[in-house]
Amino acid sequence: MKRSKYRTIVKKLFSLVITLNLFAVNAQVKPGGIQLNQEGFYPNAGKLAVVTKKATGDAFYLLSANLKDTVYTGSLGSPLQSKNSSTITRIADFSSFKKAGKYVIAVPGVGNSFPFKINKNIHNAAGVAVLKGYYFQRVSMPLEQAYAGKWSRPAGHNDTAVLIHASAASAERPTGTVISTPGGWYDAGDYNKYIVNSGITMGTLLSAYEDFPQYFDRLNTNIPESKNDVPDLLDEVIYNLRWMLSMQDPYDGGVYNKCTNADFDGMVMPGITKAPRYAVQKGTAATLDFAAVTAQSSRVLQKFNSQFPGLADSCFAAATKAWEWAQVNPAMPYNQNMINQKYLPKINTGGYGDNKFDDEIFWAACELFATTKDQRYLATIQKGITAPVRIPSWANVHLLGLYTLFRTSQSLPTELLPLIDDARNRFIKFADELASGMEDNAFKTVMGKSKNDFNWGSNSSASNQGIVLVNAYQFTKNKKYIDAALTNLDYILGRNATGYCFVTGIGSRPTMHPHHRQSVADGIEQPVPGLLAGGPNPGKQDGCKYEFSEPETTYADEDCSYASNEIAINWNAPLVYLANAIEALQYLVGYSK
Ligand code: 9MR
Ligand code: 9MR
Repeated sequence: MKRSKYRTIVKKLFSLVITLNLFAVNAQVKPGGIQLNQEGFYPNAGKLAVVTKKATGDAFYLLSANLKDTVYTGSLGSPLQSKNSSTITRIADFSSFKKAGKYVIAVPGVGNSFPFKINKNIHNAAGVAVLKGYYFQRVSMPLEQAYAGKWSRPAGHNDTAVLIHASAASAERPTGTVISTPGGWYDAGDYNKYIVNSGITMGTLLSAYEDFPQYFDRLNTNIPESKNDVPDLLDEVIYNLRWMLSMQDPYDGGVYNKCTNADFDGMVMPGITKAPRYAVQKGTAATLDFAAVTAQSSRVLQKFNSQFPGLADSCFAAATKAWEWAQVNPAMPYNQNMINQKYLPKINTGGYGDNKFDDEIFWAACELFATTKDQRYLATIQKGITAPVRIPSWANVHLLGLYTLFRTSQSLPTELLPLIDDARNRFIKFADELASGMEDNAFKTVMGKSKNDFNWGSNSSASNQGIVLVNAYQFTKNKKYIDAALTNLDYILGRNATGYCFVTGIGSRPTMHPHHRQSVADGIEQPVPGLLAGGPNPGKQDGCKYEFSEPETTYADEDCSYASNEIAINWNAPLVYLANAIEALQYLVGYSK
């Protein structure tokens, strides 16, 4: 062989070795076999990492972030078979290590974890980010650089000339009537605005404020209104509230289901397409959700009457009118297939079609009663209060009504108290069931004790379970509940079978490719921050390619995947509550000093 040829072969081999080596390094950096809350831990709270690859021994090490010092050595727990996938885990529990700092977990045979912190206020960043996420969803105003940074953009849809769709026509507002319904938040990765989904979102955010007012009074998210003397959470909520108010038909009090395109926009920036926008059919669920939100807003905003003269009163009037409409129209479902057989254009955007109204009327009655103490809402409350406790979702808002009764019970008439006490006892039982049996879960989280936890928007269930547990803590002061709530925050921020932190812009391995049109279209590598991905959903309704298909691993960080990786306002809201409630309680429960 000629010398020069020999040299090229050696060179080629050499570069191959380098390439292979790079692959090996990449493979190590990529998924990792150590899943933990990527933000970190409070000094005196539980601290678990979950090892999902085979360790060569039993020991694990807590290292300083520069990898120079071993500050703690522990033993891995025995192997646990997950019930929700083929994953086998071993638990690294370093709860007894309490010193603030930045660390890494090392497991021989597996590798190192991402660096994380132990510190007080450890979830402040996540709590602020997920609230700020709503600002990025604002529809009709420019997002300025001072608040939006590199994600600044012009206003999206102005929605000042929205057409009454044939399905929504009335004598006063015939088909094609132009109405103005600007503002509000985009629902999700799409550019439409849905009253039903705004309902649970607003109820959850307003509840966060009612439950932790002093905390939220001080929480700054750097939005255009931050300098006024109203908490940022309420400024944000009011942006969407004003839109909601414009969705009520002033002639009869009924509320349109949505303000929407006929078809979903392509993956473009908001406001680029000029397709007509429609106000579509009034409905019972939308109108009752609206009544609940406006009644609750009216109660909360009474305190801010000088900043928003008349707003609380307008909300109250709107709530009453909506309630009255629903008395006359107690069962008007939103059935998109049916209206598409009758009217043009066909509407193919999200349905949020709910046809069970017991929970909506109960919630509306609770909010109206808590705000007014008017006896006419009592019978509906007495009838609905005995329904079983369930994790809230856009289609089931019963628990939102219960929360409000619990929260305001001291000001309610004594005749209701036995019923409220009974409901509270059933609620605590429900929380007990959530908080028990975690030992059998391979990730030691409340989330995933049942396969049924994994569905479209599963991360919102994890967060809503957390809210149940926070409330159980508030009622009983039993620390086991808040500890359990924290396991679900750990889950969302990385202690899960996918190894992702599901909040954009948070943690070391966050969701990078959400089904979120702006994030896809803006040409910026990082997605819009502070948005919670839907999470594992074995339904795969989007037909995308998934690397894994078991209940807790069916998650694709691909923008194609609207069934596992879209973002939505009703998913962010319970995380706003959970992350900030835990931040608010950290000193009281002894996590931080
Ligand atoms: O982008 C849409 C998303 O917001 C919805 O949640 C989802 C389900 O309704 O639908 C998405 O739109 C898809 C449509 O349903 C089918 N064609 C592809 C669209 C986006 O990729
Ligand atoms: O969150 C909704 C989920 O429960 C439904 O199964 C799904 C299909 O109807 O729709 C989800 O809501 C989407 C809405 O229809 C349109 N905007 C995006 C929402 C989140 O994917």
